[in-house]
Amino acid sequence: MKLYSGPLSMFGAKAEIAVLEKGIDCEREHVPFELARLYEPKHPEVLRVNPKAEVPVLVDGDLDVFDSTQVFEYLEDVAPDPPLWPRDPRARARARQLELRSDEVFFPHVVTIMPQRTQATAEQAQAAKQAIARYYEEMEPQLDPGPYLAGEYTYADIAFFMAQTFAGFLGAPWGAGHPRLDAWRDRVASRPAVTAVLGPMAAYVAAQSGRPSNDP
Ligand SMILES: N[C@@H](CCC(=O)N[C@@H](CS)C(=O)NCC(=O)O)C(=O)O
Repeated sequence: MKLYSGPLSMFGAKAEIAVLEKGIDCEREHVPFELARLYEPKHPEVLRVNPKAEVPVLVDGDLDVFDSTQVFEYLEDVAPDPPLWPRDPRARARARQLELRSDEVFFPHVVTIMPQRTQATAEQAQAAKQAIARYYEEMEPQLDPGPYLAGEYTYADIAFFMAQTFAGFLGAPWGAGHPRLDAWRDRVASRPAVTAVLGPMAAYVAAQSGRPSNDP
């Protein structure tokens, strides 16, 4: 298997963490990325596999899979242990909803406050920050009783962990008064698969933040 991701790709990091959690033998390639040019020019494999021209892309022999959630589903099918979706259908549906909400409800607000990505007005950025804060308020009780968002550790935790990490990079953390979220983040961050992916990404962000904003 070969996974195409990016050094600062939230969705790619989801897939990278899942591959490591599953212990799958998989080569990883980071496609070219610079803050000024983003993903241009696109990697030929990304263009070949994904009509949306986005990472992550997974190639397994003659099978091509694009979209981080689709990668999760494939990994779960080929490597069911350790499970990263609950076995119970209702619990699994709930976990899938949480994963979808992180990608499609929460993260678009984070994209709105990305300086390289958005033409958002100050009002739109402010509204996005408020929506991010409201989402945190919804997730705090979601962790009761925990220890993870859907009870056991699932892809929903991987997705929201990465999404909230990017919100934090962009100055929209949840702040004080969220003890369950704090404990959950520590719990997820301490997983070796998460540390292995997040460490280099945080170092990349730190290196970039020392440069002028338009300098890749
Ligand atoms: N829904 C997709 C989203 C993938 C996505 O947005 N990938 C970004 C990087 S995090 C990308 O490749 N963007 C390419 C571009 O902006 O040109 C998924 O879950 O994989």
